[in-house]
Amino acid sequence: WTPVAGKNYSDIRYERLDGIAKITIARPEVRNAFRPRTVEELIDAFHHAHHAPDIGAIILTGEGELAFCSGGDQKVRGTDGGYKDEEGVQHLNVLDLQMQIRRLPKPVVAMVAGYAVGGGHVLHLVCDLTIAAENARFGQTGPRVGSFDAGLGAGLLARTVGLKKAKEIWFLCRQYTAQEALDMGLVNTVVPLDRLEAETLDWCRQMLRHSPSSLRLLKAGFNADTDGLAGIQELAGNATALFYMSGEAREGRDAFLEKRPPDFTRFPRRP
Ligand code: 1HA
Repeated sequence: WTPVAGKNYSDIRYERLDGIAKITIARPEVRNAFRPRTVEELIDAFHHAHHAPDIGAIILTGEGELAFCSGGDQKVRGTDGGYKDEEGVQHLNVLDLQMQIRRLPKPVVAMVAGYAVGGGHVLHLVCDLTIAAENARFGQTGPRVGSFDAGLGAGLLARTVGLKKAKEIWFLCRQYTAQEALDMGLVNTVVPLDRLEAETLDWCRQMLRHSPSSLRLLKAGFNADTDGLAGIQELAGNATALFYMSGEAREGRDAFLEKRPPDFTRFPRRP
């Protein structure tokens, strides 16, 4: 892994290997809980990976073997609003981060060792795929610590594991083993801890061999109904981008620039 040039963060690490980016939450002393700064850095790194033309897959993970991420940092959670940054301003853009992961047109793979709980569980949930180590533990904690994510945290979970199971996970705040998570369709595979990164890289490399546009359109399609009109917008944006590459679209642009009426007669109305 090579650190990405010019990207020095305090709470995360951002590295790359061939066409794969790896973003690591690096706060092991708090089980990789995120504070406002962590989320800002994650958004910045994901933005970079999104726009880097030579990155084809992105891994999100946590430092060490004990945790992927334990959610919002309860030590900076204020009493009258939310999570405080170092200036005391209460804001946590983790919902923006969730949507960013869904909207960026490349596969994002959660690589989970140890705990993925609370808002950390929602982060793995919004990733496209999850590779879990045998020691992974999954769960929501909100109702136990006075919080909840009734957005993607609830709705996307229900679409992933079914409504009854999603309500159980949120209402009872139990923890689930990697095998239980696999059985309920919450993760894609479970591997021994010492195989976690190799297996994740295998999955990423396999996707890198495939058509980037196919993966891009599939991701947008999978997310479209859950994200409502914003999901359709994403899918439609991809359709427009593809259309712009066609002669039919170019004729419209050329006619405008050449100050003549467009001639679309040579473009068939396909059945
Ligand atoms: O619900 C939301 C949101 C909803 C809507 C919109 C935005 C949201 C944003 C965030 C969240 C949330 O994430 S709420 C849920 C917050 N997270 C939790 O409730 C998990 C709390 N942690 C635990 O349950 C456990 O620590 C653990 C299962 C992850 C690990 O247990 P373990 O291995 O027994 O270790 P433990 O001793 O508990 O923790 C090790 C150290 O890490 C402790 O530090 P120490 O007190 O000894 O100095 C512990 O306090 C710290 N730590 C662990 N998790 C957190 C944490 N410190 C701050 N925040 C944490 N989340």
